[in-house]
Amino acid sequence: MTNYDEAQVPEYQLPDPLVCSDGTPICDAQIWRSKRRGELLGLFAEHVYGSTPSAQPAMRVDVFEEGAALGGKALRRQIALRFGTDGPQMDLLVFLPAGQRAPVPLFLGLNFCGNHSVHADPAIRLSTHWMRETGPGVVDHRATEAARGVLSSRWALDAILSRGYGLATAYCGDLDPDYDDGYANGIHPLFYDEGQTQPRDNEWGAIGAWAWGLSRALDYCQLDEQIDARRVAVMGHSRLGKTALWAGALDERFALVISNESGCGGAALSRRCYGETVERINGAFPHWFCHNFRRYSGREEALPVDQHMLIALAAPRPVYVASAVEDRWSDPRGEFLGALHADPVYRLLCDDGLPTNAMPALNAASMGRIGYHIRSGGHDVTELDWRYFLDFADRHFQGLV
Ligand code: GTR
Repeated sequence: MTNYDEAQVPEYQLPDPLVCSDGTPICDAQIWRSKRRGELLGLFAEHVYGSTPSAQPAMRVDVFEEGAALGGKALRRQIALRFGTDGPQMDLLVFLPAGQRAPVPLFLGLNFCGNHSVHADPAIRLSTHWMRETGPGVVDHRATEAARGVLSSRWALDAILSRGYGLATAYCGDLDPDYDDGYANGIHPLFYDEGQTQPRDNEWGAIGAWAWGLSRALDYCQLDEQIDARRVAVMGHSRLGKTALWAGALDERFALVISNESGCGGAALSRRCYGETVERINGAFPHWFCHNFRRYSGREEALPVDQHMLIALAAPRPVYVASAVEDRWSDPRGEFLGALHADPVYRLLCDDGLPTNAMPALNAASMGRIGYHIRSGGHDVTELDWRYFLDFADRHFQGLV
């Protein structure tokens, strides 16, 4: 039974991000950096997402298409990133505002259904990879021409460009198709030791692989002179919001981190057991997390971490958490509390955090170094979400040039 009753949320005690496993309290930024940050990353790797291999296969960069787009408002660039000698290929789609005079800040996020789903622009290469959803335009798990632009409402491209930002996106299935196949496809095999056929119990799953891909996309951004790689915001919705948070924790080159309705295993506190639980997510998506995470199904209180610590791993970089009121499965209140309980780390590191300790009114935002809003409606990414993401980015990226 799914719990949607606040009165049924169990009493819980959150682990303190500012106390080390050996009991040492963290009272300055230096000890956070030298001791606690690495410790928390290690705990999330060991118990939740699995560790990411440190070895990097060669990455080949092939800009295969470029042209004017959106009636001249944008420059479109498509890049194939190939990993290893015969590893998978990730197609990166980039839109930049036309006529830019300096390298632009950019939002980078993975998409659910292929780059062609982000905008109806016929020049976008149609994905040939396996698709999880058999939704509009997807037949037998493959995209057809009818799939162009089907998820465009989730990417406020006009607003992004007109406010001076670029957008880069790639299909998560290019890195690891979103189903439980024992990690035979996708990028995992590229990293297996001799004779290894599966990640070990504390090694990465799909979320880890997707997060790794976001870092490779950022590697590309560093090569593209029209992108200001020091101002790249990593953004994701839902399972890809969990991924954005993990990517932002692992890779400090991301200057800003945005989680949209990331729920369980994302911004929401696991210990609340409201909406989706650790047991439900491990049952439905056994391939997302590391095998060790299953030990915590129905035992959230035994987790050495909770998700406020993941949000805190973005500190002192700006981090934004967004919820939708009807998306109870993602536990909006748990997402807010995740952001709120990351605040002490931000206060310690930069004397700024979430400006409120009460949930903001519907469709209003609260923004400090941590930002949060809850909008009306359900599980989705809308124009209003993007308006706040852009406001938040404006606020923090100005002056960094
Ligand atoms: C749901 C899943 C959530 C969320 C969502 C999504 O089925 O239970 O954790 O990730 O999918 O990604 O849209």
